[in-house]
Order: sequence, then structure tokens, then C-alpha cells
Amino acid sequence: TAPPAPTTSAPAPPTTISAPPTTVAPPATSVPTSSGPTPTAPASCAAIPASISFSNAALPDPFQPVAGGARISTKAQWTCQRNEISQLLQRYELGTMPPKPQSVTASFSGGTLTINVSDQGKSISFAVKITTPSGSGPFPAIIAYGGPSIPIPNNIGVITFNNDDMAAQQSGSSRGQGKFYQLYGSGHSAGAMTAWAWGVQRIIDALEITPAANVDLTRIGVTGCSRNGKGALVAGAFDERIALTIPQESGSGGSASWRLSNFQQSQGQNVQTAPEIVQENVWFSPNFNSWVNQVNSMPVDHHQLTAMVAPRGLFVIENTSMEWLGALSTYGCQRASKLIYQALGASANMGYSQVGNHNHCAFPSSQQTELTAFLNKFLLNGSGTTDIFRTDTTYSNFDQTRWIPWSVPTLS
Ligand code: MCU
Repeated sequence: TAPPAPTTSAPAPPTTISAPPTTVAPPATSVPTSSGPTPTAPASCAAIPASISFSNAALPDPFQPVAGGARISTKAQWTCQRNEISQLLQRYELGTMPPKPQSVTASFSGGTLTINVSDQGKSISFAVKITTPSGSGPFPAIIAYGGPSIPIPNNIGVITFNNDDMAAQQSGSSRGQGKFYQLYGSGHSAGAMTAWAWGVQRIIDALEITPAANVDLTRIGVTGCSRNGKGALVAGAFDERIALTIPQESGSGGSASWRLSNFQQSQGQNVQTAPEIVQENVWFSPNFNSWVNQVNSMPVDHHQLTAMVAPRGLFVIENTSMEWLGALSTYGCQRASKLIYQALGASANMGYSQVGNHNHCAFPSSQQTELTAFLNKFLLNGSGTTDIFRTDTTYSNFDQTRWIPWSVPTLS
């Protein structure tokens, strides 16, 4: 079957991208200040410069504060470092994640959780379908973007999230459409993935105040495939109430690195890159348009997005048979993620498994043992081997010292 490639292999340069600025202005909307799922800067965190001059062809050092000075050396410092990564990803790629809204109420009936959100005089309502195992709960549950495309055993609940209803993703002209934008305005800087992740946060807020839904708040997972896999990764990054994040075949824009996807393209492969992705759809903020042609000037790449999930459970599923996803790029990016988990003493909580010879988003049985281990360990109070890094391909052209030149500290 055909890979998820765009209709043209060499898209024309976008007309809407303006010349990149040399400095970055602060986000249009204020960054979160309230407590809640979005990483917020503890008062003791150093300010992030409003103007950043950066250039690095390699994956940026995830342990180096962007303002300079010493690299971090303790786990306690990771709180501020993670917050900085969050703020930078919002500024460069994702757009602003609004803080917890003024009001979230919920009702549960007939397996449907209805969530009502009000903020600054505007309101929206959306609903998710929840199926839970029989017996007495509360049960673990996985929030599945558009429904699951991994096998979920019947002792784990499924919460089906219609993410397209929160933010449309039909094409590049879907910008500003969906319930998130009804609440925050069609000109809000958040791209669709940020809007969806905000929606996931509201689902969890609603579960917190709705015991009748019978979901165990300490055992929540999130998954999605392809474009929805990119989205599920962002949701897992931004909400520490999520115990397990499973992005499936998210590829470029998800578990891949912008820099490595460019490298693959320079080697003649048909790989999705930043300039293409912002034309194809509205997953990212318009902020990103200024950077897609100079990704080496961004102080963040996607090993830092996965780093935001750390030290919580993360299982990255990829497919070597889909050139467009960026096979080497996800491999290299996730090698860097694994090192970040290692620095945090949590290597066993992160897995990467890349297997080909199956259709896009068709889960192969060869990954079942790995998936089962992650579900057992993070959602079923069990155990399993989750310290996984596996591919069915050899990347003889991946030079780790070139792409990951930084050393891995052991954070005390
Ligand atoms: C892998 O995710 C996307 C990809 O980024 C797009 O370029 C392609 O058009 O669609 C993929 C997808 O979501 O397939 C279902």
C-alpha cells in the first residue's frame, strides 16, 4: 500500500513564509502562570531570554540552559530545564499552551463523558466515549486520538478522543477551526497539536472530578498513530498526569528530529521535513513558519520534546518501511531521548521499537511483547522488560558523535 506521502514529492516553497527573524519575540499570549499540567516555571527558574541567537547543526544539548552558564547536574535542576524546553517548544513550534481554564465541569452518562469548559466569558462543550473493563474499578485507561490503532487488552479502558473536533486538520486551510479556537479565538498561536493536548488536559481535569467514570488517575495512557501519533506525543509531553505515552509511526514532526530529517533528504530520500509539514497541515503554530528553513537556529529539536515525557513511561513505535516518516531520523532522535532518560536514571522507562514490512499504522505482532511490557508496567501495576532500543535496520550512515556530541551527565 502507498506510504502516507504528499501528492507532490517536491512541493513548491510556501508563499506564506516570511523571512526568518534573527531574534524571537515573546509569545503573543502569556505563558501559563497557574499551577496545572503545563510545566510552569517555579519562581527559582532562571528567565529565558526574550531574544535568542543560536546555531547548531547537531542535536542541541538538552542539559544546557539556553542563557548559557553551566550545564545542569542534578535531577532537581531538571524541573527548570524541562520548563525551559516547554517554553522554547511553544515559542518556536507549537504555539502557546493556555493555562487551566477558569471553569471545567463534567457529567458522565451512558459511557459518555461530557466536558464543559469556560474561560474569559466563552464556553465550549465536548464529549469523549469511555469503555471500561467489567468488574469494579477504578481502571487504567488509554486516551486514543481518533480511536486506538494499537491492540488494547480488555483489562484497560479506552477513551476515544475526537481530536479533529477540538482542532481541525483537513489541510493547510484548517487553521483556527475547531472548539479550541471557538474558546481562544481563531488567531490563537496554538497549532492543532497544542489544541489537542489542551483538550487531553481537560479530559483529565474532568476525570478528576468524575469518579463515576471509574478511571484510575494514576494509570492514564495516551496514544495515536501518524499525525495523531505526533499529537499524542505532545499531549504526553505537556501533562505529567499521563503515566504512559505511546506515539505510533509519528515520524517527522513527532519522534523524528528536524535536523536528521533534513540530513536524510540531503541523502536523496523522500522524507517529510519542516518546510513541507507547515504547508501540508496546521499541526504546528504559525510561529514555526519563521524557522522551518533554518532549523539549525532553533535551540530545540524533538529529542527535547520526548525529554518532556521523562521520566514517565514512553514507548515509541516506528516503521522502517515508510520512507516518508524518516526512519534514520526517528532512530537518531530517539537515541538522544534514551540518553536523556539514562541521565535521569530512568532508562528502563523508555522504549524505541522500529519494525517494517507492514502497512502504515498496522501494528505488527512482532512488537506485541514490547507493548505488553509497557502496558503491564505502567498501566497494570505489573512488570516487564521496557528498557528497549530496537530496529530491524542498520544505520551505517548514522554518526552518533556528529549528531549527539554532548556527554551524558549522571544527574544526582
Ligand atoms: C506520519 O503522519 C502523517 C504525515 O506527517 C503526513 O505527511 C501524511 O500526509 O500523513 C501522515 C498520516 O497522518 O497518515 C495517516
